[in-house]
Amino acid sequence: MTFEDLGRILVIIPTFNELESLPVIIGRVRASVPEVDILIADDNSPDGTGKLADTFAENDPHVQVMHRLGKEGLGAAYLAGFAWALQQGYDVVVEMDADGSHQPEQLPLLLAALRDADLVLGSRWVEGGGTVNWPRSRQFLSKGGSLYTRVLLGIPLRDVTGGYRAFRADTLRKLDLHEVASQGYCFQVDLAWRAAQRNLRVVEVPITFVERTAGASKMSQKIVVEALWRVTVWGFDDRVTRIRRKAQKRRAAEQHPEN
Ligand SMILES: Nc1nc2c(ncn2[C@@H]2O[C@H](COP(=O)(O)OP(=O)(O)OP(=O)(O)O)[C@@H](O)[C@H]2O)c(=O)[nH]1
Ligand SMILES: [Mg+2]
Repeated sequence: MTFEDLGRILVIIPTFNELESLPVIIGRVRASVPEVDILIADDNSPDGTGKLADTFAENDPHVQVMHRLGKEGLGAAYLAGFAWALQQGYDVVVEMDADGSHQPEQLPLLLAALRDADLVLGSRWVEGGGTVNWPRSRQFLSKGGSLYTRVLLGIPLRDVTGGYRAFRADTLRKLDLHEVASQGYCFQVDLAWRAAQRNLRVVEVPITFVERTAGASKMSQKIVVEALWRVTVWGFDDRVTRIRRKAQKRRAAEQHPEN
């Protein structure tokens, strides 16, 4: 299957200490959809991931490396990658982890769905999706977080914290990315919420998320707390805005009953 009709596609892979995983993931992406380009966004990994990425870039015109000064979090790395992608004129931008949790072999599913969508979310929690070797506690946290978000923000998405996604460049341009301050899981929720608020077509496709087999997780309690806190604030803000709008409409109707 080719995706030439979608235009130029960039897969952004943020890395921090992924020395073991990086070569594997680059090979798998290149094999899965040979026409895509890859941008490794490395936060000056102490283990030398950035240097290793350079050797791939030297030997493969499809691979580029963005060297960032230090660890600033996943969200900041993606925002820098998005800005680069838009500047370079890419038409589609994909988010993918380096650790193999997001299987490059499933990239065609995301890209195919993007033909009729503005944003495609790889989803563990729709029919046909799932996880392999993921601890019960992580599954619970992920499902619980998505449920909480669904209820509070009123968006019908089952997996809103996942980070395997495909955006149209036009979608990214509409999201007011300069306002985004969230990190980690919350970064993913933030972008999905922005897309939903702008009435963009957000579609979930089932993916099988595979627990990393090499390297260490950068997940932390801080990331979870940040997500809970921000989603709660957005939920309340949204309610208040809706109530205000209703009140304004009612007042306008009372003042001009003939309308
Ligand atoms: N550039 C950059 N990449 C990061 C940073 N933190 C995490 N990453 C990368 O983002 C991806 C996801 O991070 P993970 O540590 O796998 O987080 P996770 O998937 O929530 O946690 P696990 O399920 O335990 O793997 C990986 O490719 C990391 O290398 C960061 O601060 N900067
Ligand atoms: Mg991971």
